[in-house]
Amino acid sequence: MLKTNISDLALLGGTPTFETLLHVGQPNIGNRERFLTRVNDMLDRRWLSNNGIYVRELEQKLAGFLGVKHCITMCNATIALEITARALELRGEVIIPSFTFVATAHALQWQEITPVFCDVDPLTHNIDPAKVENLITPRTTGILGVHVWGRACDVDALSDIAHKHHLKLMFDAAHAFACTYRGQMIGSFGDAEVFSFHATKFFNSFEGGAITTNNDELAEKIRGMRNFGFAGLDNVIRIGTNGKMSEVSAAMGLTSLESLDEFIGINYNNYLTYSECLGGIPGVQLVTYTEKEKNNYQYVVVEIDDRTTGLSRDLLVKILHAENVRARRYFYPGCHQMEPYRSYFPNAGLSLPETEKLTLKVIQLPTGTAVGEEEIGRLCNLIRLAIINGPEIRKRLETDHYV
Ligand code: T4K
Repeated sequence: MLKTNISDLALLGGTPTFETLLHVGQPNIGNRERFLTRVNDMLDRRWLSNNGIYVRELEQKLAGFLGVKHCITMCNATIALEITARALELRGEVIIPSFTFVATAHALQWQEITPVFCDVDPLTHNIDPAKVENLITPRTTGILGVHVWGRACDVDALSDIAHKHHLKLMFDAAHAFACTYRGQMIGSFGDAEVFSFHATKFFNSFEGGAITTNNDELAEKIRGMRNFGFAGLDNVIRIGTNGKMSEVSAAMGLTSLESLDEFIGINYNNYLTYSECLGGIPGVQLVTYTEKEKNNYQYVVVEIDDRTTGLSRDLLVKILHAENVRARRYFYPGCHQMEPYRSYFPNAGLSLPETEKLTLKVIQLPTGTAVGEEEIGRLCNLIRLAIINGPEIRKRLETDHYV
């Protein structure tokens, strides 16, 4: 039954709407039989890692799907970002958005490259090219754009800036598998792009990721770096690490790939259902994507304008959590507010006004194959109930000394 009275809200003493937790990143599972067949085959062959046949098959299929010359799978996107930065010989300073998962910044700082935080465009949530040029110094060696929520950065503008200033350009495409920019699959832009196939991504290989590039030399270097710098038996020709994807992950990746259309279709339907159910709630704005480009719709993102709602984003999240809806606040509080960056750059926020505003108003809602129309309807009803009664809920909570 839909809740109609605020006394029924779990935060005010009612029973949670959902018996089991609804997650933002509940993994999509493809055809179990196909996966288990692959796993049995892998066990029979006793080949579990180190560039096995499933890894090679996955790389070939991904490269074909993305329309890119080289796809090098990785154990996760964070290591892939680190390897890409090193292979591109980035050092000194690299310009990145602060509005991203902290892995983007860490991948640089981990190798003592300073991330220089750039503000974002409040409409697209992506790095604002108009603000990049001002941040370039003699120490700048590159730009790292992030295709947030699968919406491509302004690739053309960033490419122009990189070209003009002789900078390397790479993209964190962790969110952007199967998404396009000007009709072309993300994966071929800049010097290289990095994907995440983490369990919480709509296309997953348990843990995993990939680097894509059209540059033959760079691809070879990355392959070597992924495997301790080996170039053949007993021959190490450069510094390297262990970034290899395992066979069981590749088996999952191949299985996920076979269900890709189904996953995207379900995400798209969920997005449409959210769009319909959230319509007309004052101060609640679903982030939308142009139909001209492909998106994977894996993140349902909503902006909460608390000047209109009279209920803060954070209180709404508390209300939803009490109802067993694990809504998230990606990317709160912004990388520049996290350590070690907060200590390194205590005044960074002054030049990141749009980022600071966004981190306070954005939430992500559950989607994927584990969520259907019925759940979304009940969830949106909760949001409507909470927002419409915002001031009353606040009053009740203040009386109960809750907020
Ligand atoms: N760049 C960007 C822009 C990224 O967003 C990310 C990762 C990366 C780089 C780095 O990629 P990887 O190195 O991870 O390949 C999650 C993911 O762990 C992370 O991959 C993702 N972005 C980030 C946006 O979200 P957390 O710390 O929020 O994860 P956690 O454990 O809270 O899980 C999220 C939700 O999913 C929870 O409600 C639980 C649920 N869940 C999770 C797992 C793992 C499940 O239901 N089942 C599961 O198996 O970071």
